[in-house]
Amino acid sequence: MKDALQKATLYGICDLGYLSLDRAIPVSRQLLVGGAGILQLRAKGHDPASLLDLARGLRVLCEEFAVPFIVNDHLQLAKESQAHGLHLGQDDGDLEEARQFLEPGTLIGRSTHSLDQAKAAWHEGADYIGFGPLFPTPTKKGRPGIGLENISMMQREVGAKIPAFCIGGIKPDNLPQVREAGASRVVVVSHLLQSPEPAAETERLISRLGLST
Ligand code: TZP
Ligand code: MG
Repeated sequence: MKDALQKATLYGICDLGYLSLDRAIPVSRQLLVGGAGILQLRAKGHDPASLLDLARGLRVLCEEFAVPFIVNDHLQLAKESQAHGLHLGQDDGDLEEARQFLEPGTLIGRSTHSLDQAKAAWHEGADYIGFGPLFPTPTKKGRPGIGLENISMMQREVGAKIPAFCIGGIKPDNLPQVREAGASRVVVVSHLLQSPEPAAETERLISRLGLST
């Protein structure tokens, strides 16, 4: 799935903060139909053991589209669902330890909130990074926006080596700014999950950026 990761420009998230369990798979399918090149299960506050069926279902769905399926936070769930990847925040532990526990070839992503953290993630062997939140966002409450100033430097120093996805408060109205600041890959959560037409909206965002999957 490393090749598929390289091609991904829009990263979709099945976030149970926005989706009820019964909508998780159908809406995720819409994101993939619209061209999302990678998909994450994010389920803050849920017992990971209760998510195994959903995670397996999402993994099968992603395989239909040849897109990597990533589990946020939960190492055991990633392993048991045979996810293609695991996503870890700054406080979610050591990347190398996770790598040793997971099947060889499992992708590992790291959230970063500054240029220094982005460089550190590359040095510790992350397969990709998230960079943000660019703007304050209700999806990640209490975290300030880091702005757009460091995107181009981050792109040069990290994004040229591993995929770097800008994240946080990205919507159609600020997308041109984000793009102009140097972003070439983005994560969009609430805007897509709250859209009445997630597939069409995903496609629209990708084409508006001039990004292709
Ligand atoms: N990490 C940094 S910002 C963010 C995460 C998970 C949430 C992004 O969601 P949205 O709704 O696209 O702002
Ligand atoms: Mg986390």
